[in-house]
Amino acid sequence: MLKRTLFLSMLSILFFVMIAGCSKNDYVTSSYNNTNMGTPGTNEVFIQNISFSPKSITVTAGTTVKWTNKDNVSHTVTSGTPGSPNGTFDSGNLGNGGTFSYTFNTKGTFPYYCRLHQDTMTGTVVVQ
Ligand SMILES: [Cu+2]
Repeated sequence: MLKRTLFLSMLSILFFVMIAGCSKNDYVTSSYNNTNMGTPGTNEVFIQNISFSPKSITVTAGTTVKWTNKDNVSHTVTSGTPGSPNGTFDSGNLGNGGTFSYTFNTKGTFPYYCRLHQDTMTGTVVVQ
C-alpha cells in the first residue's frame, strides 16, 4: 500500500513537471511578439519576430525613417554591419513600443543591424 502511494505521488509529480515545462515553453515562444502587429506605414520599419520588416526600405534623400519595436524584447537600430558599428546612428536599447527616427540626407546604401541579435537581425536603407 505504501509502495503504491509512493508510486502515485511520484507519477503526479512527474506529470506536474511535464505540464509546467510545456507551459513555460509556450510562454517563451510567445513572449517576444505582440499579437496586434499592424502594418508598417510609408517610410516606417517594424521590428517584429526578431527581424526588421521590411528588411530593405528605399526612400528619397531627406526622408525620415521611423522604426518601432513591436517585440516584447529589446532591440537596437545600429548603423553599420554586425560587429562593426559605423557611428552614423544608434538607437540604443528599444523596449516594446519604443521608436527611433533618423533622417537620411545623403544618397547611398546604409546597412544597419541590432546589436542584441546581430547574428540574424540586419536591414538596409537605400536612399535615392
Ligand atoms: Cu534585436
